[in-house]
Amino acid sequence: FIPEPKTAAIVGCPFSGGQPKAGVDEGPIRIVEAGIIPQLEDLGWKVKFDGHHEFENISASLTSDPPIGKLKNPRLVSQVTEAVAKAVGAHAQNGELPVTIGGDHSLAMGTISGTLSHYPNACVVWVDAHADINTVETTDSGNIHGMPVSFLLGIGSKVPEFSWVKPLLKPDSIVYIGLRDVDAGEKQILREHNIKAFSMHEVDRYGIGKVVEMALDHVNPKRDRPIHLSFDVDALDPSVAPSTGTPVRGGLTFREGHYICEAVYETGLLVALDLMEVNPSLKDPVDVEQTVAVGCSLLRSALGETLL
Ligand code: 5AB
Ligand code: MN
Ligand code: MN
Ligand code: MN
Repeated sequence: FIPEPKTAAIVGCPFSGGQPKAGVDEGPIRIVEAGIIPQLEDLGWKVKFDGHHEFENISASLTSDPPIGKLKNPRLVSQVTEAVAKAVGAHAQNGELPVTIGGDHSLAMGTISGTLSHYPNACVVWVDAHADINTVETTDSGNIHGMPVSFLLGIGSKVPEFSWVKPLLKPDSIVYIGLRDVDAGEKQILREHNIKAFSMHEVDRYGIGKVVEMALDHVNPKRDRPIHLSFDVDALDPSVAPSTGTPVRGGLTFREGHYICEAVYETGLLVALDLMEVNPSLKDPVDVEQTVAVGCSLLRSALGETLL
């Protein structure tokens, strides 16, 4: 049973600990300042926002956070994402649609855990240039924003510090769109676990309309499962969303990105939404404003903005 939520709960997550570049923590602040709340209200949503999450207490409580294996800031990322999981789960429990604004994509470990705690049958549509499925064994960078999916699936060796993350996601319950920079170890994992991915090659071959249809047919053939949409802004081409930490050329156009959001909204099955990796400190003010604006615009499309 999927309620039709009329209240969107903004979960603002100023967090950058899953990767090394400062500034991504300013993403949610800029998106709220740009007016996302009144914009969503204009679409007919009741919007709940009680301020951005404050993770300072968590950082302050950690006197030191040395790497575990290659993983950087492991305790910080674990504790922050656990707090996010609780927040997202509580909003879902209240019949609200959590809209999590990052911050780096390690946060999705929390958002998707929160969604699955309330909707165990939910599937995930992951829109990204990257697969974010490195394990403790395969990660080269040690940046946890490149790893959340492996934790959610429960693959790779376990890190006791992340024991709160339950492997509730099944490999056939996630589908990717937009991939174009996937590490060798990640490709092996995708193959080994038969995880469906539509890279930019498939977007070129079939067109975005067909790709989204095939993606939904894979994770949601009867169109009866709740959908969690996790959108990394770097899925868009850097000419469209320049101010992000790991840009990769050859990405989705403005319309392709929006089409995905519109089509997911049209299913009526959306129960949680993430917009991650907007970093307002990497480019000049014009490029930053463009990136923040496109972030707002993707969120509006996923929540029902139509062209006509
Ligand atoms: B993002 C890379 N695969 O593991 C790694 O932006 C990049 O959340 C990860 O998609 C990019 O460090 C993470 C090389
Ligand atoms: Mn909240
Ligand atoms: Mn990415
Ligand atoms: Mn990502």
